[in-house]
Amino acid sequence: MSLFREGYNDSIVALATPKGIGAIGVIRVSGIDAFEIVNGLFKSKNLLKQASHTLHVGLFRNGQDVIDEVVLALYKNPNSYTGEDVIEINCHGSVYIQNRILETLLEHGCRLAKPGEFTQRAFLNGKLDLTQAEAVSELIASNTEASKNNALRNIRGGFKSDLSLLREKLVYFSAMIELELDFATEDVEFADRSDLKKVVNELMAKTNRLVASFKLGNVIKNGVQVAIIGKPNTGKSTLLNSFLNENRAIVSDIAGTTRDTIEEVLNIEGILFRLIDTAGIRVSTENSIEDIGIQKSYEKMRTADLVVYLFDLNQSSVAELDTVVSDFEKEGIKYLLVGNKVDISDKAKLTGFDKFENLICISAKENFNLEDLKKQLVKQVVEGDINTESTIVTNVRHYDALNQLSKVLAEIETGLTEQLSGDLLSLDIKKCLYYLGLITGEITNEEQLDLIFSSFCIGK
Ligand SMILES: Nc1nc2c(ncn2[C@@H]2O[C@H](COP(=O)(O)OP(=O)(O)OP(=O)(O)O)[C@@H](O)[C@H]2O)c(=O)[nH]1
Ligand SMILES: [Mg+2]
Repeated sequence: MSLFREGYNDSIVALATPKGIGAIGVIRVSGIDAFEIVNGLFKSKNLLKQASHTLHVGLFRNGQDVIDEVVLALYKNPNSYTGEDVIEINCHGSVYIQNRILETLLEHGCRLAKPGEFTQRAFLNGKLDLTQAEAVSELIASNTEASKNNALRNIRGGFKSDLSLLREKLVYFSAMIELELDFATEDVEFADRSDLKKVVNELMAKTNRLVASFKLGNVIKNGVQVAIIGKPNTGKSTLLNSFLNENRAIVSDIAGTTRDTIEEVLNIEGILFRLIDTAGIRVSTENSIEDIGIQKSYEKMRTADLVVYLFDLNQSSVAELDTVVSDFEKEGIKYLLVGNKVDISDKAKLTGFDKFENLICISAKENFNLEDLKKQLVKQVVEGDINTESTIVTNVRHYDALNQLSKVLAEIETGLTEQLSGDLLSLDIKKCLYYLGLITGEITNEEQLDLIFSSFCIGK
């Protein structure tokens, strides 16, 4: 059932595969007259007489002009991605052929689809809720195992079922309280307040868990910025190179080798770490280019999600680290202390560093303990298991609505303790249902939907 219109009266078309030459190009047509339009251009068979979910080989023509030999996949409504009649045209992947087929379809009554319009139609036809539709776009954008798994779980209704469970319980209490209001003069209580309190507490725990999962969701979706900071010559560039297994950054024993920041991506256990090698920090250098580099190092230090403070075990003192740690803590910067060049350090002199918890000693040059450092990096950003089966919130829109929901639930909880009247409770419960509806798309408007779907690919 459509939320806004009684179905669409037009058919849309788009190239579903990337633009350019490929072995095969897929052009997708969806809408009320998809079968009729394509049937008029495919003379090999009468498509109107074919069963749904079947494939057909034949010539695609515009009048007498044969454009290509194609394979058509037929999906009749409602059993298609959009819920409408859909035909997928598999053609040869020449850009010329793809364009000719698209032009012919436009000439014969199709309209070019807007980004995400196929998925938007699927949503409006009730094939997906909004969380599932948004997960389609996340799945296409996914670039790690973790982001792929999370999007796939949401497409299959993971988040949706979490929310509908919350919703059902609230709807029940809302109905009971409404009933009480109908019998207001008789002072009856259909909604048992202690039961309601239990449900509210349960909902709060679930909502707060979802809100808390956003931190991990962000890590999964956007990766983690790690700035490698330290004095000159401590081995920052060597560490970046060893992590990447290539000579990406220039390494030398001249202090001040790195001037500009260098960013590279490293996948550790399915999380993308954006490693930033920076210019070594030292007090006034009288070298303006190096000074600019140092300035940039400070900027990166403040904007990164995590700072790896790399120091030379043979050159640094406990006092230096004390200062560094207190500065980081003052500024609220998340950090890891990493001592380098353990391969040439005198073990006896290292004992003083014991006092720093989580300090890791490595040799960037000799590749010693780097696996340990990788594990520590993951541990800093992931609490628990990233491959968890439970829902992880990755979408800012969902996060905002869940935060609002959590606030209203807290208000209800206080209201119950203070024996708030039924009509005020009922209002608060309706607010909760509203925020849940915002997430799943039961409460929305066309403008908002257009905004959501405009970030999709054309053809999806
Ligand atoms: N023995 C030993 N030498 C290392 C190690 N890591 C780096 N070095 C050496 O230390 C010197 C400086 O290394 P870089 O990686 O250029 O140091 P950096 O911190 O990037 O220096 P700047 O860019 O000048 O700030 C080079 O000669 C490296 O070969 C290590 O683990 N052990
Ligand atoms: Mg360097």
